[in-house]
Amino acid sequence: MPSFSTIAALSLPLVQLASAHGHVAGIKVNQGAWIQGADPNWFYQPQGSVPETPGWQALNQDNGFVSPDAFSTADIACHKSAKPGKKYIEANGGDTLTLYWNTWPDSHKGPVINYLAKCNGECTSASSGGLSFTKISEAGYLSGNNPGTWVTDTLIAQNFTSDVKIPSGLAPGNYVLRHEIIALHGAGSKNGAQAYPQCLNIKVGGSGSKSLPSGTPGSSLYTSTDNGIIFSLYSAFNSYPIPGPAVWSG
Ligand SMILES: *[C@@H]1O[C@H](CO)[C@@H](O)[C@H](O)[C@H]1NC(C)=O
Ligand SMILES: [Cu+2]
Repeated sequence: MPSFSTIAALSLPLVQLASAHGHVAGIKVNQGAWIQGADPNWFYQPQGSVPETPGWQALNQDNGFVSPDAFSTADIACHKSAKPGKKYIEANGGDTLTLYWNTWPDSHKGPVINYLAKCNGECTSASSGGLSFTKISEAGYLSGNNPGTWVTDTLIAQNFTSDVKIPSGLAPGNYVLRHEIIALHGAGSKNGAQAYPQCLNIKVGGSGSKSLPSGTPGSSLYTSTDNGIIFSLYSAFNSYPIPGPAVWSG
Protein backbone atom coordinates (compact mmCIF):
# COMPACT_ATOMS: atom_id res chain seq x y z
CA MET A 1 0.00 0.00 0.00
CA PRO A 2 1.53 3.35 -0.97
CA SER A 3 2.38 5.78 1.80
CA PHE A 4 0.39 8.98 2.21
CA SER A 5 3.25 11.04 0.81
CA THR A 6 3.36 8.88 -2.33
CA ILE A 7 -0.35 9.40 -2.86
CA ALA A 8 0.04 13.13 -2.29
CA ALA A 9 2.91 13.29 -4.79
CA LEU A 10 0.91 11.34 -7.37
CA SER A 11 -2.23 13.41 -7.00
CA LEU A 12 -0.53 16.82 -7.06
CA PRO A 13 -0.22 17.10 -10.86
CA LEU A 14 -3.95 16.38 -11.20
CA VAL A 15 -4.81 19.16 -8.78
CA GLN A 16 -2.58 21.57 -10.70
CA LEU A 17 -4.09 20.50 -14.00
CA ALA A 18 -7.61 21.13 -12.76
CA SER A 19 -6.81 24.73 -11.88
CA ALA A 20 -4.65 25.52 -14.92
CA HIS A 21 -7.00 26.98 -17.50
CA GLY A 22 -4.91 29.67 -19.13
CA HIS A 23 -5.13 32.97 -20.93
CA VAL A 24 -3.59 34.46 -24.07
CA ALA A 25 -0.13 35.51 -22.91
CA GLY A 26 1.22 36.74 -26.23
CA ILE A 27 0.65 37.18 -29.95
CA LYS A 28 2.74 37.09 -33.11
CA VAL A 29 1.73 38.55 -36.46
CA ASN A 30 2.96 36.42 -39.39
CA GLN A 31 5.42 34.74 -36.97
CA GLY A 32 7.07 38.11 -36.28
CA ALA A 33 8.02 39.64 -32.95
CA TRP A 34 6.41 38.59 -29.67
CA ILE A 35 3.68 40.99 -28.53
CA GLN A 36 2.78 40.65 -24.87
CA GLY A 37 -0.87 40.10 -23.97
CA ALA A 38 -2.72 41.06 -20.80
CA ASP A 39 -2.14 39.15 -17.59
CA PRO A 40 -5.27 38.72 -15.45
CA ASN A 41 -3.17 39.22 -12.33
CA TRP A 42 -2.71 42.85 -13.34
CA PHE A 43 -6.42 43.65 -13.04
CA TYR A 44 -6.19 45.43 -9.68
CA GLN A 45 -2.84 47.11 -10.37
CA PRO A 46 -3.02 50.85 -11.03
CA GLN A 47 -2.62 51.86 -14.65
CA GLY A 48 1.00 52.83 -15.18
CA SER A 49 2.33 50.16 -12.81
CA VAL A 50 1.76 47.29 -15.25
CA PRO A 51 2.66 46.96 -18.94
CA GLU A 52 0.18 48.37 -21.44
CA THR A 53 -0.73 45.71 -23.98
CA PRO A 54 -3.35 45.10 -26.69
CA GLY A 55 -5.02 42.55 -24.40
CA TRP A 56 -8.18 43.33 -22.47
CA GLN A 57 -7.89 42.94 -18.69
CA ALA A 58 -10.58 40.93 -16.95
CA LEU A 59 -11.48 39.40 -13.62
CA ASN A 60 -10.13 35.98 -14.46
CA GLN A 61 -7.25 35.78 -12.01
CA ASP A 62 -8.17 32.14 -11.59
CA ASN A 63 -7.97 31.83 -15.40
CA GLY A 64 -11.62 30.90 -14.96
CA PHE A 65 -14.61 30.96 -17.26
CA VAL A 66 -17.92 32.65 -18.04
CA SER A 67 -20.81 30.34 -17.24
CA PRO A 68 -23.83 29.97 -19.57
CA ASP A 69 -26.05 31.63 -16.96
CA ALA A 70 -24.04 34.82 -17.71
CA PHE A 71 -24.27 34.54 -21.51
CA SER A 72 -26.87 37.32 -21.63
CA THR A 73 -24.54 39.76 -19.83
CA ALA A 74 -21.62 41.84 -21.13
CA ASP A 75 -19.23 39.47 -19.32
CA ILE A 76 -19.39 37.01 -22.19
CA ALA A 77 -18.00 39.61 -24.62
CA CYS A 78 -14.45 39.97 -23.28
CA HIS A 79 -14.59 38.02 -20.00
CA LYS A 80 -15.67 39.23 -16.56
CA SER A 81 -15.69 43.01 -15.92
CA ALA A 82 -13.36 43.50 -18.89
CA LYS A 83 -11.37 46.71 -19.36
CA PRO A 84 -9.93 47.56 -22.77
CA GLY A 85 -6.33 46.96 -23.71
CA LYS A 86 -4.36 50.20 -24.02
CA LYS A 87 -2.39 49.25 -27.14
CA TYR A 88 -3.01 47.71 -30.55
CA ILE A 89 -1.63 44.81 -32.51
CA GLU A 90 -0.78 46.25 -35.92
CA ALA A 91 -1.76 44.00 -38.81
CA ASN A 92 -3.32 43.99 -42.27
CA GLY A 93 -6.11 42.02 -43.86
CA GLY A 94 -4.77 38.57 -44.81
CA ASP A 95 -2.22 38.49 -41.97
CA THR A 96 -2.12 35.49 -39.64
CA LEU A 97 -2.10 36.07 -35.90
CA THR A 98 -0.71 33.30 -33.72
CA LEU A 99 -2.22 33.46 -30.24
CA TYR A 100 -0.15 31.90 -27.47
CA TRP A 101 -2.12 30.55 -24.49
CA ASN A 102 0.10 30.18 -21.43
CA THR A 103 -1.37 26.71 -20.89
CA TRP A 104 -4.51 24.68 -21.52
CA PRO A 105 -5.78 21.50 -19.82
CA ASP A 106 -6.19 18.41 -21.97
CA SER A 107 -9.56 17.66 -20.32
CA HIS A 108 -11.08 20.98 -21.53
CA LYS A 109 -12.03 19.93 -25.06
CA GLY A 110 -14.21 22.04 -27.30
CA PRO A 111 -14.36 24.62 -30.09
CA VAL A 112 -12.06 27.58 -30.70
CA ILE A 113 -13.96 30.50 -32.23
CA ASN A 114 -12.82 33.93 -33.45
CA TYR A 115 -14.86 37.10 -33.90
CA LEU A 116 -14.08 40.69 -34.87
CA ALA A 117 -15.87 43.85 -33.77
CA LYS A 118 -15.27 47.30 -35.28
CA CYS A 119 -14.69 49.99 -32.68
CA ASN A 120 -16.50 53.27 -32.94
CA GLY A 121 -13.31 55.31 -32.54
CA GLU A 122 -10.57 53.93 -30.30
CA CYS A 123 -10.84 50.36 -28.99
CA THR A 124 -8.67 51.48 -26.07
CA SER A 125 -11.69 53.31 -24.62
CA ALA A 126 -14.42 50.95 -25.82
CA SER A 127 -16.78 49.06 -23.52
CA SER A 128 -17.22 45.37 -24.16
CA GLY A 129 -21.01 45.62 -23.95
CA GLY A 130 -21.03 48.14 -26.79
CA LEU A 131 -19.19 45.93 -29.28
CA SER A 132 -20.92 43.85 -31.96
CA PHE A 133 -19.08 40.74 -33.08
CA THR A 134 -18.86 39.02 -36.46
CA LYS A 135 -17.61 35.45 -36.48
CA ILE A 136 -14.56 35.10 -38.76
CA SER A 137 -13.48 31.52 -38.06
CA GLU A 138 -14.38 28.44 -36.05
CA ALA A 139 -13.18 24.90 -35.49
CA GLY A 140 -14.24 22.22 -33.04
CA TYR A 141 -14.70 18.49 -33.40
CA LEU A 142 -12.07 16.53 -35.32
CA SER A 143 -12.58 12.78 -34.81
CA GLY A 144 -13.60 10.00 -32.46
CA ASN A 145 -15.96 10.47 -29.53
CA ASN A 146 -16.33 10.02 -25.81
CA PRO A 147 -14.53 12.41 -25.73
CA GLY A 148 -12.75 12.25 -29.13
CA THR A 149 -10.16 14.61 -30.60
CA TRP A 150 -10.86 18.33 -30.74
CA VAL A 151 -9.19 21.48 -31.98
CA THR A 152 -8.17 22.18 -28.36
CA ASP A 153 -5.95 19.08 -28.65
CA THR A 154 -4.35 20.66 -31.72
CA LEU A 155 -3.85 23.87 -29.75
CA ILE A 156 -2.06 21.93 -26.97
CA ALA A 157 0.07 20.01 -29.50
CA GLN A 158 1.08 23.28 -31.19
CA ASN A 159 2.70 24.69 -28.05
CA PHE A 160 -0.67 26.06 -26.83
CA THR A 161 -1.11 28.21 -29.95
CA SER A 162 -4.02 28.93 -32.23
CA ASP A 163 -3.88 30.82 -35.53
CA VAL A 164 -6.45 33.27 -36.81
CA LYS A 165 -6.36 34.98 -40.20
CA ILE A 166 -7.60 38.54 -40.49
CA PRO A 167 -10.04 38.50 -43.43
CA SER A 168 -8.26 39.45 -46.65
CA GLY A 169 -9.30 42.86 -47.90
CA LEU A 170 -10.73 43.97 -44.54
CA ALA A 171 -11.01 47.76 -44.48
CA PRO A 172 -8.47 49.58 -42.30
CA GLY A 173 -9.65 50.59 -38.84
CA ASN A 174 -9.71 49.72 -35.17
CA TYR A 175 -11.06 46.29 -34.28
CA VAL A 176 -11.39 44.00 -31.28
CA LEU A 177 -10.56 40.34 -31.85
CA ARG A 178 -12.68 38.11 -29.63
CA HIS A 179 -10.89 34.75 -29.39
CA GLU A 180 -12.69 32.07 -27.42
CA ILE A 181 -12.42 28.49 -26.25
CA ILE A 182 -15.59 26.80 -25.04
CA ALA A 183 -14.78 23.82 -22.80
CA LEU A 184 -17.37 21.07 -23.00
CA HIS A 185 -16.33 18.56 -20.31
CA GLY A 186 -19.31 19.58 -18.15
CA ALA A 187 -21.62 20.64 -20.99
CA GLY A 188 -23.81 17.56 -20.74
CA SER A 189 -25.77 19.47 -18.09
CA LYS A 190 -27.30 22.93 -18.35
CA ASN A 191 -24.83 25.67 -17.32
CA GLY A 192 -22.00 23.16 -17.49
CA ALA A 193 -20.19 24.58 -20.55
CA GLN A 194 -17.32 26.98 -19.84
CA ALA A 195 -16.56 29.97 -22.11
CA TYR A 196 -13.06 31.45 -22.04
CA PRO A 197 -13.23 34.63 -24.18
CA GLN A 198 -10.13 36.79 -24.65
CA CYS A 199 -10.17 40.19 -26.39
CA LEU A 200 -7.31 41.93 -28.16
CA ASN A 201 -7.19 45.28 -29.97
CA ILE A 202 -6.05 45.24 -33.58
CA LYS A 203 -5.30 48.26 -35.74
CA VAL A 204 -5.83 47.05 -39.28
CA GLY A 205 -3.84 48.94 -41.89
CA GLY A 206 -3.47 48.42 -45.62
CA SER A 207 -5.87 49.34 -48.38
CA GLY A 208 -8.69 46.81 -48.03
CA SER A 209 -12.22 47.93 -48.75
CA LYS A 210 -14.43 45.23 -47.22
CA SER A 211 -16.57 46.45 -44.34
CA LEU A 212 -17.21 44.07 -41.48
CA PRO A 213 -20.93 43.15 -41.27
CA SER A 214 -22.71 44.78 -38.35
CA GLY A 215 -22.42 41.75 -36.06
CA THR A 216 -23.99 40.60 -32.81
CA PRO A 217 -23.50 41.97 -29.26
CA GLY A 218 -21.71 39.53 -26.99
CA SER A 219 -24.84 39.15 -24.87
CA SER A 220 -26.74 37.79 -27.91
CA LEU A 221 -24.13 35.34 -29.24
CA TYR A 222 -25.30 32.30 -27.28
CA THR A 223 -27.96 31.11 -24.89
CA SER A 224 -27.53 28.52 -22.17
CA THR A 225 -29.71 26.07 -24.09
CA ASP A 226 -28.11 26.34 -27.56
CA ASN A 227 -27.04 23.19 -29.35
CA GLY A 228 -23.30 22.98 -28.79
CA ILE A 229 -23.56 24.81 -25.46
CA ILE A 230 -25.42 21.78 -24.19
CA PHE A 231 -23.44 18.82 -25.51
CA SER A 232 -22.52 15.50 -23.98
CA LEU A 233 -18.80 14.97 -24.55
CA TYR A 234 -18.86 11.60 -22.80
CA SER A 235 -21.18 9.84 -25.23
CA ALA A 236 -21.21 8.50 -28.79
CA PHE A 237 -21.32 11.21 -31.51
CA ASN A 238 -19.83 11.93 -34.92
CA SER A 239 -20.39 15.66 -35.25
CA TYR A 240 -20.64 18.80 -33.15
CA PRO A 241 -22.69 21.95 -33.84
CA ILE A 242 -20.44 24.97 -33.18
CA PRO A 243 -22.64 27.57 -31.46
CA GLY A 244 -23.08 31.22 -32.41
CA PRO A 245 -23.75 33.05 -35.67
CA ALA A 246 -22.53 31.94 -39.10
CA VAL A 247 -18.94 32.61 -40.16
CA TRP A 248 -18.53 35.67 -42.40
CA SER A 249 -16.58 34.49 -45.40
CA GLY A 250 -15.29 37.98 -46.22
C1 LIG B 1 6.26 27.92 -27.05
O1 LIG B 1 5.65 29.12 -26.63
C2 LIG B 1 6.39 29.85 -25.69
C3 LIG B 1 5.55 31.04 -25.29
O2 LIG B 1 4.37 30.61 -24.67
C4 LIG B 1 7.71 30.26 -26.31
O3 LIG B 1 8.49 30.96 -25.36
C5 LIG B 1 8.46 29.05 -26.80
O4 LIG B 1 9.61 29.46 -27.48
C6 LIG B 1 7.58 28.24 -27.72
N1 LIG B 1 8.25 27.02 -28.09
C7 LIG B 1 8.42 26.63 -29.36
C8 LIG B 1 9.11 25.34 -29.54
O5 LIG B 1 8.05 27.31 -30.29
CU1 LIG C 1 -11.67 23.78 -15.66
